[in-house]
Amino acid sequence: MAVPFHYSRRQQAPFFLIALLQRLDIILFITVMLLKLNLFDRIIHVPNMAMVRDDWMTAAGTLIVISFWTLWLPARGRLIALIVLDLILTAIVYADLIYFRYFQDLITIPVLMQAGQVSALGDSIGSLLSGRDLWFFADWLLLLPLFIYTEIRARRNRNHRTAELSFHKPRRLSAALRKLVASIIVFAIGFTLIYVPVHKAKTTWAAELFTGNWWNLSLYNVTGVLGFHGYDLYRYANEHWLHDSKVTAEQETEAKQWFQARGELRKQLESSDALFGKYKGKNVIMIQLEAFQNFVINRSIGGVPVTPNMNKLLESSLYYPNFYHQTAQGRTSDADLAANVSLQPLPTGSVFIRYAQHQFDSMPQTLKDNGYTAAAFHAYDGGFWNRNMMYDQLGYDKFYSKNDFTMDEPVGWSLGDKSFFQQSVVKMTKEKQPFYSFLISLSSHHPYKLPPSAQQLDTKQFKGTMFGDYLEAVHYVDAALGAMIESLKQAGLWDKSIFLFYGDHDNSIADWQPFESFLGQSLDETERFRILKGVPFIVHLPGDAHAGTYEQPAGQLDVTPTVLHLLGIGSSDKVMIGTPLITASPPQAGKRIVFRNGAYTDGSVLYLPAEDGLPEHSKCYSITGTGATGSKQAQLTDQSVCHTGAVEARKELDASDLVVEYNLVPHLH
Ligand code: GP9
Ligand code: MN
Repeated sequence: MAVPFHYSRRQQAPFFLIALLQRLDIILFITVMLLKLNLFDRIIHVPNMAMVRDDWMTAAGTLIVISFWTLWLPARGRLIALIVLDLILTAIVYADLIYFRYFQDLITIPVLMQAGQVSALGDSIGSLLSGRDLWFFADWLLLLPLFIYTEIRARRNRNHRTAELSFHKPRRLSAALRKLVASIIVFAIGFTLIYVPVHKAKTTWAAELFTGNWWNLSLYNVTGVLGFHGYDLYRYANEHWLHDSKVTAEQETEAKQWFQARGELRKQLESSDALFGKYKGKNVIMIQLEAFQNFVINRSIGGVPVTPNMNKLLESSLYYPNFYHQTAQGRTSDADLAANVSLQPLPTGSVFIRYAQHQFDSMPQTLKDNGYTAAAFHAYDGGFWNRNMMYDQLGYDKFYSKNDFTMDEPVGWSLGDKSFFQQSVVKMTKEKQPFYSFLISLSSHHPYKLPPSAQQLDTKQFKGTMFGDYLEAVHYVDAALGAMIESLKQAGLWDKSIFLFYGDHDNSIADWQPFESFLGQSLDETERFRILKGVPFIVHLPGDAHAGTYEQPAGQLDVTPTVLHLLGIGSSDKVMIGTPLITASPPQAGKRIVFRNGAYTDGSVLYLPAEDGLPEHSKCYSITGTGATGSKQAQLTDQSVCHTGAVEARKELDASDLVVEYNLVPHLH
């Protein structure tokens, strides 16, 4: 690292400082970049993610690993390399900052490849800049004179150095060796500074972060912004280049045949069913309710109904008490995929994150192809679950995320659902009709604690427990929904629209005791399964048509086919798994609802595959009853009864996985 530098008396005063800075170049580089990374962190200001000691360590380590190799270079070369690195890294961090201000997310490789995302910034670019940003470039005021000075000196010393070098070959060799050893040590220090805090996070609170990948900002919280880009590159390369196995012709044919057969089932109904196209041209307003389970519907606590508005709505709507969520690790995003794309989630990770650039036959796109406008509404950071990217890909015209709402009712993570629904209705009234509006609620998110002002239910024995907080939260959401229905009526949209909602997934409360106490009965394995998977599915049709309870087994994958059926949009050529639930014809016999782990139910059996994977440990129950409970007669039955169903369930999952992973939708049309 020692750099020979000479200065004459005449030069001392102005150049001494610069010459000193030149000697400290790499240390200066790391310090300046650390300040920039911290500035970035302060500006984006994600709650609970401010830089702490471990983050400083990771950031310093990352900068060392990025720059250690410059130690091999001579002084001038190193300075130039560090200046170039500074320019590149500043550009990356600043681009991230601008992108973040608009999308609340970091730039990823798929973002760069998906033109629509970045061009969405378009006209807004001016409003995304701020005077404070100049600090990112303040060091350039110093870099420029330093660079000029080095260049001048280099020119002056050129002849002298050429002569000097030719006389000191052995000294150069040992200097090179010293540099190599120094750089290895520096690299090792950098690596350790990254490894220790990241490993600590991975083995504690962020255990599932790198497999679940639910949010780029959570990754950022562990890796820092530069580390995030390194990880993103690895993630992309791993998914797309390193394991780029090809789908075989045989697999593609199998998937094609499987989806064609499913399309055939829907096609039969298109020609024969009286409800096909009965609601042609109506708006579609669909709500995905956070962690909303079915077991709370029509239940009371201390004589007070938990969901009075939904209970009332049931009188004029279609209610499916045996409707199940089909989500996996991708949670909310899996429910969204299931309901809007009618494909199974993946066994690991979220399709929204892993394959957002693949093609899908989605509800928003199909409706748009049929003259609709389509918008998604969710008052949270648009980058969560990679929604910005995925919604662009799924064909929504507009995604109203946190920035598009006035935060006038803070609840939990974000805006309270009451205000969220009301503001969304106002936006809907301005949409060109017919429209598709897809809303995702948030107030009933784990851990369910509402601000005291929003707590309206006396949860009796559950007060102060998470289960009690959950009941409070769903009670609040129910009220929000009731108020929204009123607003839709006032806006004249109620009878011009198909209004439907479903719960996204269970509430992750692992203790069964409060469930049993709330329901007033013990719960066997089948009931627990049905409670865990059971989410409400309620559809209101214009004129209160076809209101009633429909007991057929159903799942989130059936949502889009159901809506398309009512609107009279043919879907036989669409790569979708589900089949319509609302039909004039009798429910499809033998229809199976398939869960990600290979479990399935057809309403008469419930098959639960063994956790250890051994077929002899799987369970085949014959079930009866409806809704959350009522399976008291559940009996373990002969495995062979479930055999065919289990094989077919696996085929559904395999066909879906092939389509998702190998981007087969365009090939299957
Ligand atoms: C956040 C919300 C929550 O945008 O959708 O997702 P979850 O944690 O339930 O998967
Ligand atoms: Mn959710």
